[in-house]
Amino acid sequence: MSGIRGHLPKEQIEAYSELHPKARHLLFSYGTAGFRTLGVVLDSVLFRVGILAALRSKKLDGKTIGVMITASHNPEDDNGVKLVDPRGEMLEVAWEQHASTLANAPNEEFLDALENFIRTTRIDLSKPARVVYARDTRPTGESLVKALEDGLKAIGAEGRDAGITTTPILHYLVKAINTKGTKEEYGEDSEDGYFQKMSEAFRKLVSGRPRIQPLIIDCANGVGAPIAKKLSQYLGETLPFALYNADTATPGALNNNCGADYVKTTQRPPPSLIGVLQQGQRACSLDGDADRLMYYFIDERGYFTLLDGDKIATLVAAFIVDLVKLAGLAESIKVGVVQTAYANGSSTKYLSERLPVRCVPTGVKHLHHAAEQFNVGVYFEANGHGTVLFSPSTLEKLETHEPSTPAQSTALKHLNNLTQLINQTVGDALSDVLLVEVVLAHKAYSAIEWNSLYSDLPNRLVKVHVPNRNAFKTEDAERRLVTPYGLQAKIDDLCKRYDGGRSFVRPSGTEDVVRVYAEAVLRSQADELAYRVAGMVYDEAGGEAIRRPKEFM
Ligand code: NG1
Ligand code: ZN
Repeated sequence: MSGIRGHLPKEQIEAYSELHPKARHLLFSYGTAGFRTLGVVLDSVLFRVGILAALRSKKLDGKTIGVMITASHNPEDDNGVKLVDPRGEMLEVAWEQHASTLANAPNEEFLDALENFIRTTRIDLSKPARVVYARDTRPTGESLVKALEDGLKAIGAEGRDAGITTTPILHYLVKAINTKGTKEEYGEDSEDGYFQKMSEAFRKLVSGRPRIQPLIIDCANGVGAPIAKKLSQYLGETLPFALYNADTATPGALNNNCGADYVKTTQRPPPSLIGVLQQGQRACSLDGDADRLMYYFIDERGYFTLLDGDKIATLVAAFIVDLVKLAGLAESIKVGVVQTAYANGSSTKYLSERLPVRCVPTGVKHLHHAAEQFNVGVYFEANGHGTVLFSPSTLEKLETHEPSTPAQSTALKHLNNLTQLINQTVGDALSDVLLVEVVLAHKAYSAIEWNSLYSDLPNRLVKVHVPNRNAFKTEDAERRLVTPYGLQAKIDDLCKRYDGGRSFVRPSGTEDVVRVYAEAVLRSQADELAYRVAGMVYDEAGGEAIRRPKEFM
């Protein structure tokens, strides 16, 4: 095996690999959400991901790599798998292609592909390999974990099973394991450590404030349910939870008529909460792996009102900016916000008038990296996935800064507690719940007051099935189409005819569809603009617009 350092247990890999044959007709691709498709066809992928994760660990000198088995907000029958890098971040982009190549090699070519990969990536096989993994509550999860474990055994990696838990907890564990005993120690590397860290920071942040009313949480019938239940025990009376859609046993219940994606895309409350939600009462929905969060309430006219990722970003960013000023650090700590093109135009306007805002392409990795460029980077997708990042130098400044007044000292304490409360590895619905509740408590805001910071422009998101979504190429953070040639000019013309009209088209990174987004000052106009642009996409690419209401047919 020329050019390879260390030993590859070929026979062992071959023997295990026979238990996980790759079907010839299937083609897998590691995209924004990792590998994601029907759970029952993922066996061979999980086996190979086990090997890949071990190799990634070896490449990074034995640092622990995370593997999360979930399909998030997708239907229950779907499943997926994502790798987590040592600092708790998404897998390095260059490895996404390697992951796809290995997943797609037929069994008889797998060893060759593996050796080739090891050689070109210069992996030293004599290094140790450590992998920590977890899954959500999906029924296919259990057997997929076994396939992953076979991959780890085949290559001789050390595996740690974190059980059934949320995606953000797995990210937390990866970072906690890899920073253990270092200056940047992130927390105790256990679920208990995660709950302790967050709940302690929360208690400190709300101490002395009026009692918080119970929060209704729709758990999407997913892993958020048992985890929120545990968190609730740590929080006690400081923040009572009323958990709904917490049924993880009934087949088909996961994400069905509930969860963050349901409320965002339908712009309706989960049917199970109708009659439960009282006017003005705040409630929220998690998604299937608890990394997305949507708040909402019924307003005084009885209308359902969403407080989405943009509203969360606005609330949180404004709060942090105030604290930084109060702490006397406004000159040295700059707060910025990162959004995608899906951010409501009103939120972008509101934020841009107050602090730097960047727009990046869809996908957490883009948001996360852009947020790292700020001293404090707040990033949220409109769909409710987001968090706040404090740069290493900012963390140090917060720890060492000498306040000159009692007011500065209090603000500084709050900021330091926020760095403990917020899961800085990835969007985390439960950590975000606590963050939102802290801000509401400090500002003495109800959901209504929070919502009144700015008014959302009515918007509509539709999907169009096209024969080839790759024909749609974009630029300017996905806000403009480069191809099909001429289509963007037509969209521009159409938008001009609507008051506050904005629309853009991009190929989905997770589904075989093209997405069309539109917003306008009036609801009817936003809908009309969306379906007219969808119609243009359809005409251009020979597609089929779905979710098309009758009036636009
Ligand atoms: P795609 O399918 O590329 O639009 C969707 C979400 C993203 C992100 C990814 C990963 C929308 C419009 N798109 O991506 O924001 O969350 O899934 O799960 O919400
Ligand atoms: Zn999710």
